[in-house]
This record gives sequence, structure tokens and C-alpha cells, in this order.
Amino acid sequence: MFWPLAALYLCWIAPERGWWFPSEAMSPLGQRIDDLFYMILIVTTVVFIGTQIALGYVLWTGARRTDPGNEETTWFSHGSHNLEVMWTIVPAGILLYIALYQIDVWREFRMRPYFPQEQMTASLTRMGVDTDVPGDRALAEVTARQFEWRIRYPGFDEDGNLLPLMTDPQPTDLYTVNDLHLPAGVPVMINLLSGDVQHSFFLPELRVKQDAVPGLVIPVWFQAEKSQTYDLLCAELCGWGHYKMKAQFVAEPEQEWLQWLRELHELQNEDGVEETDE
Ligand SMILES: [Cu+2]
Repeated sequence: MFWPLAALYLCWIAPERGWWFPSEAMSPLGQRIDDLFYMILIVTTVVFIGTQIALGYVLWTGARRTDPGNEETTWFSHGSHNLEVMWTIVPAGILLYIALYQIDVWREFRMRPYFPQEQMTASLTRMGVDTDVPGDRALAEVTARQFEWRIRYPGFDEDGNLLPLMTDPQPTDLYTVNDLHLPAGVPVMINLLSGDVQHSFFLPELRVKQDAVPGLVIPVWFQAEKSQTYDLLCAELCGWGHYKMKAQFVAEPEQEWLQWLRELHELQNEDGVEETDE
């Protein structure tokens, strides 16, 4: 009796103590993903209590069969067809319900036509990017490799306007390692690649997790609510140095992000030669 009761008590207090998730969800979609987790927690708690009570009942009635005066010392059960049907159909029904219930969150998170394209385009326009150029709206290309995150950003043209990110690397592109910066408060998209084995792009506070698969370019969108630094981790055991793939994701207002990119541009184009007037 102790362990079921302890488990029940922990189930009850874990969410409000913050033991259930790494932190509160820091993105709008993350909050909906948490709601799905809580829904499943309720279902599994009810099922857990039900099966524990059923188990206790069976043990209790089984023990009573050996009372003094009872001829039988053991009670054999050869199964119940009705019970078999019931505990097949009920879980199947619950699984089907969960599958249908989560479909709209899944669609927004993973299916490209349902990405918030208009908001992403509006954000690019505010930052002065020519959005008439066809192509996707990614702000960075993130390549996971053993054992780091290599990040490629678009650079600036000669007039200092931010360029759209191209599929192929450009001479104007800017690079960082383990340091992902993107605008906060708006949906942003990255293209996720792998340079070698399978990795997993994981922003725990934002509830974003997506495998990086060799040979695929996977678009991932998310929205950081607050301007702050978040953890960026690899959630796929990818080799001996897997633990080293801890990086940071800095979310900052659009204009600050632009300014940070300009500084990166200055740094990467600094050749160390002083300019002369000749
Ligand atoms: Cu990895």
C-alpha cells in the first residue's frame, strides 16, 4: 500500500512544486504542449489508481479463499474473455482520443503550411529584409555535429541591409558556434541539419525538441516569450562527447538582434590591417 500511496501523493504535488517540467513553458505553443502532458498525467493517474484497487481486490479475495473450512487451498483463474475485450477496447479508445486531441498542436508545430508564415514575414520586413525574394523565412541554419552546434546567419549587403538566408552558404554569411541568437516575442524559424550522426535540437524551456537527421533540412519554428538566455541541448545520445553539446539560445528584441548581427559582421570582416588614407 505504501508505494501506490507515495506515487499518488507525488503525482499530486509534483506539478505545483515544479518537479514535473524544467520550468514553466516560455513559449505559447509550449504551454499547449504542457496542457497535453497534464491531460495524459490525469489519464495515467486515474488508470493507476484503478489498477491498484483491482489488484488489491484480487489479492484480498484470493487470500480469503484459504479461510479455515474452505476445501480449496488455491484459487485458479483461467482468464475472462469479457475482461480481455474490455481492457483491449478501453486503452485503444483512450489512445485514439489522445491522438485526435493533440492533432492541432502537432499540426502547428510540425506541418509547414500551418507555420505562422505571415508573422515571420512581417518580422523580417520590420528588420529591413527584402521579403519579395522567394524561399523560406529561416533566420539561421543550425548544423549539429559531433559535438557542437554550428550556426550560420545571413549577413548584410553593401548598403547595410540584412539579407535573407540562402540555402547555400554565401560569402556574406555570419557564423557562430554554440551561440544561437534570435529575436524574442515573434515566431522565428531555423533550418536544422546534421553534419554527421543523428542529434536532437532541444530547447527545454520552450518545449522544442526536433531530431537533426543526416541528409535532411528540417524547418523548426518557435517563439521565445521573454528576452533572456535559454538552454540549448542535444537530446540524442550522439557519441562520447554528447554531454558537450550544451549551448545557449539568446532571445532578444528584433533591433538588438540586428545590432548583434552587425557586431558579428564587424568582427568577422576585421582583417587587423589599419586603414590608411593613401
Ligand atoms: Cu548531439
